[in-house]
Parts: sequence; structure tokens; C-alpha cells
Amino acid sequence: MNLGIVCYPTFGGSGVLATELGLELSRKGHEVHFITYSQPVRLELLNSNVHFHEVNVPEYPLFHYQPYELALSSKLVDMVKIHKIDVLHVHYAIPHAYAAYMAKKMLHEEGIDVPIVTTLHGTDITLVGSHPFYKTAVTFSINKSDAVTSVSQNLKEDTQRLFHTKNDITVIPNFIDINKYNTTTYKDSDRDLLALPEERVVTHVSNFRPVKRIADVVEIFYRIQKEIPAKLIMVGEGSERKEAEQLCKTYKIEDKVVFLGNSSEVDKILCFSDLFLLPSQTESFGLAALEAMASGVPVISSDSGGIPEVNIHGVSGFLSPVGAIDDMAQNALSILKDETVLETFKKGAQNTATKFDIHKIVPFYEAIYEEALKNRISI
Ligand code: GMT
Repeated sequence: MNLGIVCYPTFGGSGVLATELGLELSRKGHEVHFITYSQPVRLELLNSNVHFHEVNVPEYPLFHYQPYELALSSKLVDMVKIHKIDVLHVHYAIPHAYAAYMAKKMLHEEGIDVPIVTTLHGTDITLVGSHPFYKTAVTFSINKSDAVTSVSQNLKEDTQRLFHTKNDITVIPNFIDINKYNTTTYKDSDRDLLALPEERVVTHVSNFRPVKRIADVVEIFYRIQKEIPAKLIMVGEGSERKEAEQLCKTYKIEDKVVFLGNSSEVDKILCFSDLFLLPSQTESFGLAALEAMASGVPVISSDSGGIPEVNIHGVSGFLSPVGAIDDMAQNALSILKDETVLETFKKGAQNTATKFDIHKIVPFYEAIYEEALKNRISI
């Protein structure tokens, strides 16, 4: 099949997922075209089956906002025609599903019918998509998609609660390539760069937006390091980073917290981690937690959104209500203080992650493409 994938090319989970999906589909013999404004960060290898087409939005002084949707829909039309794309798979509804619908309509005028598969990822539905300023267009583009998938059951329910959706939503959970998280790949000497031998390594990876509750990460770690030697590794960039750094100064724990910024070596960092913190306000899935679990790192998280579908309480880690930092710190310490307990949770995390292995999940997307081709809706 010739597939067009539209996603955000940044470090966010939806872009990461879309990239890994495209790469796996290409390994399975499909021809994959990534169509976005820059090369996706995890798309290091382009080969005869993987192509990247950049969407350019020329600057013009009249525009206060550059019309990205317009440029994207034009590019989609061109790419479908040139590369004979069979299915357009858009990740994150805003504005991708809307632009894809416009492309579909333009192509229809020329006698080409291309189905659209829309994958809902999270804030395209919850925090952003349901805002009155966007809701009408988001509802329209969901209803005009030939197939809609969501990354968790919880996100499906949120979508049905917040929007008047007419079509069915298929839950296809996020996935990881379990083989990529082989913890024996890196040498112990690499760990020395992160922490002292006697220190437990606690990690957080995100885009540091308010929804991630970065201050809670610091608060939880502050309580942990009061009782055991530990280092906190903060991976990512975003609006909340400065405040978090300030909080570390206030608590006088700057020497125990390392802010690494965005990193393409997340698997290496996770490989030496003992615990992962994800106290988010909401999370449709929590791909970062799944990546940690695949590396055998237990997760201390909030119990909001789709996180309970990924992090299993008492097996792969613990869940607490949003903002319950004392409870989260206690749970963290109960794992970190005892070597045997830590080992049990590491194994529990890794076992739980195998449920989401790429080889089990990607066939569901292939089935959706077939279905969308068969049952494409007319416009
Ligand atoms: O929706 C977002 O906030 C952005 C998006 C992203 O691109 O990082 O994150 C969402 O999609 C991820 C991949 O499916 C999920 O793992 C995240 O849980 C989800 N974020 C939220 O729901 C806050």
C-alpha cells in the first residue's frame, strides 16, 4: 500500500508514534510518505520505502498567522497524485484532519477518492479540540474521516462525551518496539555520567507543558532524596522548565537534578533509570511511561485519563490521584528502598510493556487502512 502520514514532527508522543508506525509499515513492505513541516525527529533513516515531503508556508507580511492548513492541503493533493497514495493517515486532529478533508474534496473534483484515517492522540480532543473556538471544525473533521482511531479507551469515551461524533472509533493503543529497549546495550560506565553508583536514578521525560505538572515531579523527588541518595534526570523542553529549575534552587537540590533538554538518547537514559515519574493532570495514554516500562523502569503516575490502561497499579508501578505528591513519594520510596521490591517492579513493568509490542499493534492499523479503502465515505 502507498501511505501518506501527516503528523507533528516534534518530540511529542503523537509524532513519535506516527514516525515509528511509518517505519514499521515500511519494513513490512508498504511505501510510506511523511508529509509535514520538517523531518520528524525520530525519522533518521530514509530509504527506498520511506520518503519525507516538506510542507512549506511562505511568509507574507499581510498574514498575522501563516495559513499552514492551506499549504498542507495543497501539498497533500500533490503528493496523492504524484505518489499514488492509497490512504492518508493523519495523527492529531488539529489541523491535520481538517486539511486532509480539504485535500480529499479537491482530489474528488479530479476523480480521485482517497480515504482519510484520523488518529486522535489527546489534547486534540481534551484540552484544545473541545475549546469552543475549535470544536465545530474538529467535530466536522472527525465525522468526515473514513476511519477514526483513538490511542486509549479513555480517549474514545472522552471524544464521545465531548463531541457529537457520528462514526465509530476504534481503539488502537500506542506501541513500542520492545527489542529497541534492550537494557544490556549500554555499558555500566555510561551510567556514571548520570549518577553516583549509590544513587537511585529517577527520570521524567516530557515536553514540559503545564499539563505535565512539572512542579509535582520536583516535589516528589524532593521527598525521595530526603530519604535515599538519588538523582533526578529531567529530559525535555517546554514552558515549565524555568519554574522547575527555580523550585530546585529553592529546595537547594540543584546538584541532584539534571536538566538535559531534548534528547535523542532517551532509551539510553531509561536504561539506567530506576523509576519514572508521570504525575500529569491528564494523559490520554502516556507513551513516555510505556517507553520507560519497556526499559524495565517502574512508573509512579497519576491515575488520570488513559494512564491506568498502561501503568498497572502494584505491577508496573503505582497510581495516585492527580496532585497527591505525598502519596506518590511514598509509593516511589516503597519501590526504591528495597532491592527485591525494585527488581519485582522492574520485571512487572517490562512484562506489562510487552502487551504493547509493535508487532502486535501495527496489524490493527493495516486492518483499518483496508477497511477505510473498502468503506470510504463519499463527500
Ligand atoms: O495531546 C497532546 O498533548 C500532544 C500529544 C503529543 O503529541 O505528545 O500527546 C498525546 O499523545 C501521546 C501519543 O499518543 C500520548 O501518549 C499522550 O498521553 C497524549 N497527551 C495528553 O493526552 C496530554
